Amino acid sequence: MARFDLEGFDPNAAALEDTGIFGLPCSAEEAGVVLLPVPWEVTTSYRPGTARGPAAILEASRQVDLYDVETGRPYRLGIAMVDPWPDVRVWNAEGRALAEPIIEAGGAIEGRPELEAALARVNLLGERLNERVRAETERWLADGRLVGVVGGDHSTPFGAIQAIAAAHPGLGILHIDAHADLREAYEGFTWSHASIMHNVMTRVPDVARLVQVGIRDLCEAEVDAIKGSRGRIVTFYDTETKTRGFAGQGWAGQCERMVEALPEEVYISFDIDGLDPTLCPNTGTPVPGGLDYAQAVMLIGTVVRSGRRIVGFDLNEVAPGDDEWDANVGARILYKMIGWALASRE
Ligand SMILES: [Mn+2]
Repeated sequence: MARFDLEGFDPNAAALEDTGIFGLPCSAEEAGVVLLPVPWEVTTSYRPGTARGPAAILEASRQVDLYDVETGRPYRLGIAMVDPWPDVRVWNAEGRALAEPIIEAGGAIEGRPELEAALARVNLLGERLNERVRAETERWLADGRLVGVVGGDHSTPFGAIQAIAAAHPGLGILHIDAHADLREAYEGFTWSHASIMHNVMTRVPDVARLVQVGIRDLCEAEVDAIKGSRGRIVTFYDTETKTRGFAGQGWAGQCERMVEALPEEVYISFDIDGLDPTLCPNTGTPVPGGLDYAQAVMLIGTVVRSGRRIVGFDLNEVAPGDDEWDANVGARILYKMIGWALASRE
């Protein structure tokens, strides 16, 4: 692997237009950190836009200052976002068109053979996407890179979680989200954004534990899934953490409790809607409440300060609006996850 050459690169200068993510003149071949963009939103049910997330984050990332007060110089190993794979764009467009009438029908499609055929096709396209993301993740992992997925909706990292869990059996997922994402085939879609953690927990046995933070919107079946998991799923509901906070319990101690529930190796799955919606006003399914930016950053840092290792991550459901705000926040969360993940490898 060619190494990113810092010679001649000025980390204090403004980013140039034609540079890569975070303004780095770094190719994927040279990068220690490889980001896989997945512009995909086939099953988003409320408000579209997250397929434009990776491009918006790439653009907004150029204004993130490269020095990080907590983690130092995350850029020094090189960070690159590969180009989106062309067929994923094609599959997304086809799948989205097929999914729309199914979403309109709320998934109630029995006796409508046309829609049943469309659903089967959408599920097949989801499998193809998962296979692609898994194969690409495996390829970069085998080369010693840290891999992160940038969605797209929350269904996008499934293949990456498969690959990273296979390389790190027994890992835990720290899942920051407004939603539990434990629905089985939401609206009939096997690979729904609302089903990612159901699919992970039922299909990826190498994941030992799921620790959820920020959760404030879920259905009864999801509560039953959490209760029936015998501790494999640990959920820190947003109202509970807020109530403890109002009663005087500090966030640092709460972060320690959350992190204690995780094994030694940790994958972070970060749905931007886990944050307060003022930080992600254009995301697909915003919910009042959630973490503020500093709380999220502290939680990520606590994972590493506890001695645990971050072995992979994703950021999803970032949707650009009329300005750069959502993507600006997303780019900064991304840089923090990269910084702490690299710090945990040292
Ligand atoms: Mn989610």
